[in-house]
Formats: sequence, C-alpha cells, structure tokens
Amino acid sequence: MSDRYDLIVRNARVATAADTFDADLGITGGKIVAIAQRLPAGSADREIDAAGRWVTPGGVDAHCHLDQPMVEPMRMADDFETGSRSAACGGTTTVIPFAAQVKGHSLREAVDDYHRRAEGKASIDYAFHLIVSDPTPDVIARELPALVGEGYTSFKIYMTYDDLKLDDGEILACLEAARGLGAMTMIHAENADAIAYLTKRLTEQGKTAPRFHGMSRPMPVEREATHRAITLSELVDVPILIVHVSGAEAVEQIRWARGKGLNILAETCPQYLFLTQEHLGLDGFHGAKCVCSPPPRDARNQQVIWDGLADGLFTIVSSDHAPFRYDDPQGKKLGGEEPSFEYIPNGIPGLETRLPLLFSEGVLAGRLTIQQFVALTSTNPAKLYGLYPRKGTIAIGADADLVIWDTSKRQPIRNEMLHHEVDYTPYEGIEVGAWPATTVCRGKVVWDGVSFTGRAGDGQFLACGLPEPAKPRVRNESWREWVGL
Ligand code: DUC
Ligand code: ZN
Ligand code: ZN
Repeated sequence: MSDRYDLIVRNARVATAADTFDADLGITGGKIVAIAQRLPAGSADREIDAAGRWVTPGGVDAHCHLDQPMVEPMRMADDFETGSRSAACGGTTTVIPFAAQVKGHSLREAVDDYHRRAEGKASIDYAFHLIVSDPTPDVIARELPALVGEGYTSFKIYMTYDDLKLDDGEILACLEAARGLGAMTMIHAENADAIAYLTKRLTEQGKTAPRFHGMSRPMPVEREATHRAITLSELVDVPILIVHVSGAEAVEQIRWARGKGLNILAETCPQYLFLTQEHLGLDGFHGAKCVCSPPPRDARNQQVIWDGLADGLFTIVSSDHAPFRYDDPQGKKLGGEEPSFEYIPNGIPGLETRLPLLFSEGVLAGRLTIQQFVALTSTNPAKLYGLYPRKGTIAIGADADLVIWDTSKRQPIRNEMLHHEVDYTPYEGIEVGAWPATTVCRGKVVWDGVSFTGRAGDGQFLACGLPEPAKPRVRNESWREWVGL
C-alpha cells in the first residue's frame, strides 16, 4: 500500500454490483490504490469525507448521442463538451455515443470525424459505438474487422428511419460479421413499413400533433421488430442487445427468447419508467419535448419495465440522450414551425438525470437493491462493452471513478439545475431523493455538488475490449449443420 495518496474518500458506504461495505478509498494517479477500514490521517493531498453517504462507481452511459451529424436543419444541442459536462454533474464518468456511418460513405470516415468532434472537448472518458447504415461487402469484410480490432467493438443497426434502416438480409450479414468478430450488435427494433403506413393514415386525417407520434409507433410495431431481431439472431447464433425496450410486449418476446436459451440482452431507459403517452399529449406543442422512439407507453408498461429491472431481464439502463432544443428551428420546432409529428426530431435529453431518477425511484423507493442499481448503470455496461474492470467497479487498480450520493433531501428536477444545452427537461417537476454530491473521474473532482469542476479535454478515449463470450448453447437443429451455422 502506498504511503501517500492524491485523494482519500473517507468513511464511504461503498456499493458495488456485488457487495456493500464501509471503507476509506485511497486514490493515486487516477486509480484506486487502497481500500481499507482506516487509512492514516494526513496521508493524502486532499480528503473528502463521505460519512453516511453511499459511494458507487461512476456511471457508464452506454447509449447516448452527442454532436451526431444530422440532416439539416436538425442539430443536436449537446456536443462532447456540454454533453460530458452534463453527464459528470449527474454522476456519469464514461459515455459511449455513436460514430454514425452515412450511407455511401465508409465507417472509417465516421470514426475519424467523430474523434475530431470529441478531441479536446470531453471532460469525462468516452468510447464509441459504430452505427452501420450501409453494410457493403467492404464494410463487412474489411472495415468492421479492422475497427473492432482497434477498440470499436460494438455497433448499432436500425430497423427503422429511412436514412439508417437495414433490411433483414443486411441485418443477417451484420450479425454474421459480429459473430465472427465477437462484437456486440445493438438493435433498434421498430417496423419501418408499419410506422410509414400508420403515419400516412394519421396525417391524411389531419392528425399531426405530437401526441400522434405515439399512435404511429404502437407497441405491436416494436413487438414485431423485436421478435424478428430475436429470430435473426437465433438463425446466426449470435448474441444481440435490444436497445431502448419500452414496454410489455417487447419484454414478452425477450422473456420467450430467454426461455428458449437464446442469448438476447436488453436495455431500457428512464423515459420508459417516468414518461407516458400522456406526456406526448401535453398542451399545445409541448408534447414534442417527449417525442422519442420507441415512444413512452403507459403506467402498466412502466410497471413491466420496473419488474424486468428487478428480476434481471434487463442488463443495462442507458439514457438514450438525444438532445434537441424545444424552442429552436434546429430542434423540436424544426424550421421555426410546429411541425407534424413525423418531422419532430426524435430524442430527449437524459444524461444528467439517468442516475438520480433510478437511484431515487429504484433504490430509495425499494424497487431495486443498490447492487442492482450499480450493476444496471455501471458494471454491466462496462462488462458488455469490454471496459471492465477498469470501469464499472470500485476495486484496487480500477479507475477512480466515483459518485458520492446526497440522499438527505427531496427536490424537484428543474431544467435550470442541469448542465446540458437543451432548453427543457422532460422530467421537469419530478421529485427525486438522490443527487450526486460529488463526482470523481479518474481521481479528479468533476462535480462538487454546486459547480462543474472538470475541464474540457481531460476525458480520455477508451478503446473497448470484446464483451465476455456468450456461453455456448446446446444446439441440435439439423439444419445448422447443412448451412454451416
Ligand atoms: N430514438 C433513437 O433511436 N435514437 C435517438 C433518439 C430516439 O428517440
Ligand atoms: Zn434507437
Ligand atoms: Zn439512441
């Protein structure tokens, strides 16, 4: 044990995904180097007393969108500087946004461009997922293997959105590549043709207000695509992660798949726990503030999501932070209008509120244990994307990424408390009983409970390892031998 530390966090009530214990944490060179009942007085340059407070690993937000290039005039409100600042103030110390391929262009161009956007701006650590929108033979055979080897080990594919969606054949090609490389495929599961059909019917009847967004993407649209994604994954025999699962019928498909022994992982987000279709129907155009896809459902579906968090169906909780300003011609009021729901940019801000909402209504309300909270928001995403044990835990040798929690008061969330560049939060007025008092990223205090104290450029790029390999299943279908899968 080293004699001197850069920082000691004293009297911590530490929670990891496995345990809770009381300890002093000694930090040197950005790493946790000592965990002891009592570290000597005067042995650190700086001390923080966490007496009576939970200390958890810094959050890993493994699904967020920052400064992602958009079709004009749409523009994301947060870049790496403002997004990472907001994340830090909400207890998140690692983000994994998306380097998105543009059809007709290479993945490499997307990655290079995204590094330029992050460089010198991020105040917390970051890795990249890829978005594959054009899986040409070159992308499959050459680009993906090279990029996975360089630490971009996960990619998202879409079953909807005209500029991103893949057909089933293209999805199968991507899954086969993921299988060969050991990469993780994230799937946005909504049926594009069904959405187009329902949207046309609604708009032809003049039903264009934000609340009709929900009716253009009802639960069966997500259920069908979820089932199809599961089936394609089963055929190729490769794990997938179904992202932003919104409600019961998608959960049923995933439970069914798990029951068959398939390796289907699932992610959900706070919007499916705290928002409903009623938020899309807020007065005037305000429902646009909650337009995201899949859309928020209802109280019964929220309960199913809570149940899935408690019983282990879900592996991770991410924000899907996709920041568009409300009163802005580049945001929800696209082109200075109040557009039909089909043109409202999809996405809501959530980087800073993800952990407080889940700590408050999950842990403090008794729905989740604190170990489950840590697993869902930090340890599991770190494991899934090959960042563990550097990230996602409190252990000797891990990065000193910590959140010290203030659970002494309840307060309503107000947008003016937050540090993003968005002019609203969909969670305005929701009371929470937990907020980070201090966030530490690699040994540096980046949020002190009052101010952001981090520095743009201090965040490091993280090359991801491969996720833990899936356990082999017993497969006795004879067709597999014939097709060589
Ligand atoms: N849906 C997505 O698929 N991505 C960004 C935001 C959203 O609502
Ligand atoms: Zn998505
Ligand atoms: Zn997303």
